[in-house]
Amino acid sequence: MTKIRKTRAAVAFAAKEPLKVVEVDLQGPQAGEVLIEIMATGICHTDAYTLDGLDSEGLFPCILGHEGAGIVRELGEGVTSLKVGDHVIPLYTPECRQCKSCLSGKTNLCTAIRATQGKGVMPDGTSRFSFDGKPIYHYMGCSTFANHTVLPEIAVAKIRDDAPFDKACYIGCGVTTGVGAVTNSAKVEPGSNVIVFGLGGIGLNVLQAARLVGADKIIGVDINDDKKEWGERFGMTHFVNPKKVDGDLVAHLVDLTDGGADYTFDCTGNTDVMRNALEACHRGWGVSVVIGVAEAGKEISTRPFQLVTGRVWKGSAFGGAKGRTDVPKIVDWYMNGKIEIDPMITHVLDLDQINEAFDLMHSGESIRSVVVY
Ligand code: NAD
Ligand code: AHE
Ligand code: ZN
Repeated sequence: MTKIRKTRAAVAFAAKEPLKVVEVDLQGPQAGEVLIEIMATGICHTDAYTLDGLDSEGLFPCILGHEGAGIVRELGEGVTSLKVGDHVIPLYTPECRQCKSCLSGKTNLCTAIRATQGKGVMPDGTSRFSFDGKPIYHYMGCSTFANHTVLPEIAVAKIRDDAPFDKACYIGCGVTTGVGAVTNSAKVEPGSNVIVFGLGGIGLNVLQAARLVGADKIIGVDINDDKKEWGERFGMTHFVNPKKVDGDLVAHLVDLTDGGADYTFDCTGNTDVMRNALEACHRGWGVSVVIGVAEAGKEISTRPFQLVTGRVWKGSAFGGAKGRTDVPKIVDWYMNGKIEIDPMITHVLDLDQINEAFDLMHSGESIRSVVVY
């Protein structure tokens, strides 16, 4: 029987209610698991979407958070790939290197523990967290809104020791998702024309990766004019606010890109925007990548003719990145100055202030808020 420890956590007791910071009980790591002290966590729009009751897999009470960085403090039996003291990033997309998906070489969507992860429990079907003797669900297999959490070894990326936790945590979701969508999922070529819909914590990373790979026109689309300056800071060459376009937005974008973009990215989660993103692609070859997560019950549609005439609709989860292999490389890219993170972290908060992070996101004031423990 492993030791039970107390740790501070921001618990989502019910949908649409503010998080409550309490001391929870955490059971130590079982075989194949590790206990991690979370040093910092970002707050992603997906946390807000689940808290708002829009996630078909949302379960309560739970401990949200999936964008963390920390230190391994305890090892469960049989753990070989990590040691106590390792600096790590928890992975909501694990990499077991043994399942059909990992072995296919065609996807990053490891299936080893996806079923239990979606049910808010560890691979043995139980939760490590409890409060007042009642279990609390894990979230996306990570639960980084707790100062300590437990993860399976296959869902932990070891990173270099000199990467600052308060920046590296963002690589646990937003940075990798945006950068990887460009480099892994779309494989944008130099000279391409790109349109990015939604210039938040994900969209700005799509912009900086488009710049990195040498895209030509990089158009940003957002309903918030404040995002113009932000976009320009990360490589955007043209800004479009749909509210200020006379007439049809798609026609305007097609015009701007001489027949349509080579690549478009939805970073809003809005299904109407996803349709516009597909239809703003160039006839014959344009590829539209859905990154945004749409609320339960929403569906996408377009005239099949859009696909018959060569546009391609695809999606990207965690930027197509294989967590244990690719995340340490993205940390290197940051540490070597190839990609930027610091300016995007607009707010640094204590755990007690975590509800403010959600307000800042909804008001459009923040790009990323980070809680430092
Ligand atoms: P965010 O709130 O930081 O940014 C969203 C941006 O979209 C804001 O700038 C907002 O003004 C803009 N926007 C909203 N409606 C718009 C519209 N109609 N037209 C144009 N712009 C609009 O959110 P984020 O953290 O960047 O996340 C973006 C989306 O990506 C969310 O749906 C999130 O759940 C999803 N996400 C997906 C993955 C993945 O692996 N696929 C990973 C992380 C986040
Ligand atoms: N639970 C949702 C799906 C949410 C979703 O698509 N999540 C993305 C990551 S968002 C990170 O901010 C993802 O990786 N999806 C792949 C997967 O296996 O969940 C629902 O619709 O049920
Ligand atoms: Zn996320």
